[in-house]
Amino acid sequence: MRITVLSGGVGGARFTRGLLALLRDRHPDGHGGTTAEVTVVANSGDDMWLHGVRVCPDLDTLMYTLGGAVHEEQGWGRRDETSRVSADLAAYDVGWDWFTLGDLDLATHLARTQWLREGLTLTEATERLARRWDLAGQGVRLLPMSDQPVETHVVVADAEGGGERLIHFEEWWVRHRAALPALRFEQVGLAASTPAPGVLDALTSADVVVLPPSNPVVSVSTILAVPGVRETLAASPAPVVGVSPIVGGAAVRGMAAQCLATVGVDATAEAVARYLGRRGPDGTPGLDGPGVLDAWLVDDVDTDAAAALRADGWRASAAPTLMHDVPTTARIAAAALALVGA
Ligand code: GDP
Ligand code: FO1
Ligand code: CA
Repeated sequence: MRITVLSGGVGGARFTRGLLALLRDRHPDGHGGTTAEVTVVANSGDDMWLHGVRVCPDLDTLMYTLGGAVHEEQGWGRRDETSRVSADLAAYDVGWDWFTLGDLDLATHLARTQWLREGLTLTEATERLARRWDLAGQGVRLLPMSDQPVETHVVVADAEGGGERLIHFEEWWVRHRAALPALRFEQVGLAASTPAPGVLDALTSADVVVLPPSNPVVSVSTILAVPGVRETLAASPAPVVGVSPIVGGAAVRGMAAQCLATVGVDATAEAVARYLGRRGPDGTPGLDGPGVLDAWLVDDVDTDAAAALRADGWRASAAPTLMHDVPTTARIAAAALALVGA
């Protein structure tokens, strides 16, 4: 079964890991064979240049998680990581002392940067990095949303100038823990960007497209905002199912609620579905364009949201959606696929 996942970092990576486990479970050999043909389109809007290297947080979180190398508790970065280089850089007082590039993680950024400087595209560099972690062997192809740099920035009030100031998303998220009031998000480079090779085809030729429990604003909507992506998904013959990242009126982890507040959307499972919109002639557009969902899976604590959406013509249901471990997550993936008959 060909499945395309539009993913941010931790939420999307954990979901995809569970999806792969489900597809292995479903394989008739029962010995680790897989029916997976999964394309993961990753948000590259969090990417940045730091200390002269290209850092791609969501791509790397996906690669480490699916490659079995992630720092499990943290959710991102490498297991058994050290940060001697970052500590020494801080001693020189360069860069962002609030953003740590681990020593092993740094090797990833150095390799990627070398390949980019040799003229490889981000898609090609990602494919080379992924070889080491045998993603292809698991039936996974990892693609950035675009080969052109698109960087999410946050417009914040400038207390001194009385005007506005643009800061990189990671500065707002990590340094300020999203507590600095955000006026709006701006995707620098978006207008001139195009979907990476294979992205549009992955949306139209899939048997199912899944929007995992990723940040709906800065992960999912950033991918959808790459020119052509939202329209292609809205018109794709593939059914589209999403899993709510909002459970009981709050983000399960991280500050997605602050991102939703910035775009004027309530942090509820129902409001996020409406923000993304429902496909089809009798659907309803999302906040930023044509609706992209056919079905929406919410957590058991949000059965009311599922009922309200169903009353409005949506396909929606409730199930446990907390990704405690891989088997639990595989069951969440199964519930999502079942909603669209897959
Ligand atoms: P990031 O790039 O690391 O921020 O990761 P993503 O964009 O993929 O996803 C972050 C979102 O995943 C947050 O909004 C969380 O609320 C959501 N999330 C994390 N863990 C879970 C979980 O176990 N269940 C559900 N339903 N959502 C989760
Ligand atoms: N998150 C942090 O909270 N602090 C960090 O120092 C940090 C470093 C970092 C380095 C590489 C990487 O791939 C991810 C890193 N993250 C860090 C996670 C991260 O970038 C964010 O949680 C997400 O991008 C938010 O969407
Ligand atoms: Ca991210």
